[in-house]
Amino acid sequence: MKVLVTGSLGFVGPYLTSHLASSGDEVIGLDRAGPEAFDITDAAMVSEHFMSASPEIVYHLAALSHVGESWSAPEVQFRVNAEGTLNVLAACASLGVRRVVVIGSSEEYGTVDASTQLTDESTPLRPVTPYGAAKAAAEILALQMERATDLEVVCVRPFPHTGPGQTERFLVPALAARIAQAERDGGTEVVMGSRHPMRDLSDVRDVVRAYRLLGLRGESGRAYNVCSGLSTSVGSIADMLAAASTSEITFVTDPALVRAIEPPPLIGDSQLLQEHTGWEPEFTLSETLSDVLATKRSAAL
Ligand code: A2R
Repeated sequence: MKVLVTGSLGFVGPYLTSHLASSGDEVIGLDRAGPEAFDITDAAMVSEHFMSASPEIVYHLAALSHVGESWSAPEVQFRVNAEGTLNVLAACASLGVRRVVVIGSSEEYGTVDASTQLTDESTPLRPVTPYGAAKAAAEILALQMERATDLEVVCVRPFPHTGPGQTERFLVPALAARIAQAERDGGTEVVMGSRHPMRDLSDVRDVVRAYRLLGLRGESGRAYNVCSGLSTSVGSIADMLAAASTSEITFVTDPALVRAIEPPPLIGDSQLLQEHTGWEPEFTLSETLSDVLATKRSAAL
């Protein structure tokens, strides 16, 4: 099947394109960092690229993906993540693309009731960050388009995910890089922020399998969580990384790395995804963390 991936050169994009290709799909990747000019905020440009590619399914990943950075320019966030998605949807609908898989975020949920143990797809969207609001807007636009046209639309709300290749702006690669540095220097102390926040963390390789399965079997007009359903503290994540280290690592709290306000824990329920697609995660968290640490060791060679 001919498929197109937007945002193909980011962190997740290369994992998805290689998974799709190894599953037998003919894959076209587009990204603003690529050799051809491609910007999802330019409707005509999106349409032109999609027309010449004529894919059957589009996986729409291109976005500004850093939540913290979304505060500094909410209008740019909205232009890329919401309006850019509208341009992708409009091109798909007018060019006869059969289906689009729109990658949103668990940040769309925002504030959930403290009594909620596992957040499922029926939980109201009450985003707190500009990123979450723009992703929620994109999802509403996508589902509106699904109702109003023949385009099949599957929306996805991935919870945090990591793996080799993620930038050090994120928790796991940042900690792994510091541990790898300590191993090289013969040091033992590694700085970190608060140990208390809880995370629902998946492996990017499991996440891209979910995206493909949703492209094939997801029900059009629905949103699906992609998550581990497991709650792990940042302290436990750090301890698992330390356990994979060749050095005796001790963590030291750096107040500069402790966030002033930590959002309440958000742990997802992946039952709908599992029921509709048969998806199961394949990587344990400790495998994922060991793999990230291994790439941080080899990155310095
Ligand atoms: O921001 P850059 O220069 O790293 O490029 C990113 C690209 N991108 C765009 N492509 C076309 N037109 C645009 N206006 C535009 N703005 C950004 O999308 C990058 O190469 C890619 C997104 O990759 P990452 O930032 O590494 O995100 P990641 O972790 O791969 O997440 C994939 C999706 C995103 O929709 C996230 O919001 C969601 O999963 O969590």
